[in-house]
Amino acid sequence: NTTTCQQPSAKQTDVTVTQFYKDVLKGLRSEPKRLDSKYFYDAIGDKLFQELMNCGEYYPTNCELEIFTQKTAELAKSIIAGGDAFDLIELGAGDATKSSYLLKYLIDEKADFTYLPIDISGNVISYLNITLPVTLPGIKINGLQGEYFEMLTKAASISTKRKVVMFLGSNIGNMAVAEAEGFCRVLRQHLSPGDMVLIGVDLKKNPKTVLAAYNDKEGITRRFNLNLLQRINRELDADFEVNQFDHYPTYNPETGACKSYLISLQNQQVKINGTENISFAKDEYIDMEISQKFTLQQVDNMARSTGFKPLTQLLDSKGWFVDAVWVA
Ligand code: AVJ
Repeated sequence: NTTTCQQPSAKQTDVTVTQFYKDVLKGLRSEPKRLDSKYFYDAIGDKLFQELMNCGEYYPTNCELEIFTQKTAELAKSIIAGGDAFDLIELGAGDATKSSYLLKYLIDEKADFTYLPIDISGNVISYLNITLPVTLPGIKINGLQGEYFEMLTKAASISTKRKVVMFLGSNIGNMAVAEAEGFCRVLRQHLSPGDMVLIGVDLKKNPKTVLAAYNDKEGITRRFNLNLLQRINRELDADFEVNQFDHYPTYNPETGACKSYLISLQNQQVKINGTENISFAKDEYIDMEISQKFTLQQVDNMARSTGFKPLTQLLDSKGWFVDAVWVA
């Protein structure tokens, strides 16, 4: 269009990119260097995580899917027993594959509830708002796009019904133990007595099984980690040479911390935003992600220490994953 002024080919200036830039610089200027695993999930990261869920070694998704398909009645019973009409809120709903089994069961049981998926991705929310009424006729759905706690506050402002909050997929494991407890405490502050939490937690198990899940043979986890460097290249005008970084996954059976690092293979400099120089020494690491594993006892303890009462624990047949119901 030659008749209107061309917009200057803008550097991205929206809030999320600014926050991303700030967090990346802060992390890479820290000692030791770190990056926040919440930034793994751009469009490419989402696809890699989908691939990961379908690979042989990554077990958590299948374990939790087994619970949602085989123990649907028990899950539903715990939730319904909490009282009458309720809001079923899901933090980080994604494509809602697992929860849809519970939703279907609750609809068939004529439970009086509204499903409020919360996700940071607007795509996810519009997808759910459009598709779920088709695949689950009769569902009342009100998707909320935004940060978990902001949207929980919003949910409380539009309805005073009791709340059941789902936090699945062992997403809690992406926080170190102290941070996870802080998260649960804040979650409790957003709830009222009688409200419930349904939380999915990956359990301690044979260390080789855990490590293999974060070190799959196809190298999907490796690409999943390296994609964050490529995302920084794409969105923040950086020049990471990704083949000069190596994926290093670890699992400590004592602490239950499964951590992954990227190791610099040489002394190297990376320029971000065309201006900011970051130096990497050979063998220096970037702390990329924690996926904390728990015992059943630790899950109960976390509930009690953060103001909840543990009600039920439902496990898959291997005993590798738990969906726990807590009452506020
Ligand atoms: C989506 C956070 C549950 O920690 O197991 C998978 C992400 N990272 N493989 C996890 C992940 C590497 C996953 N969570």
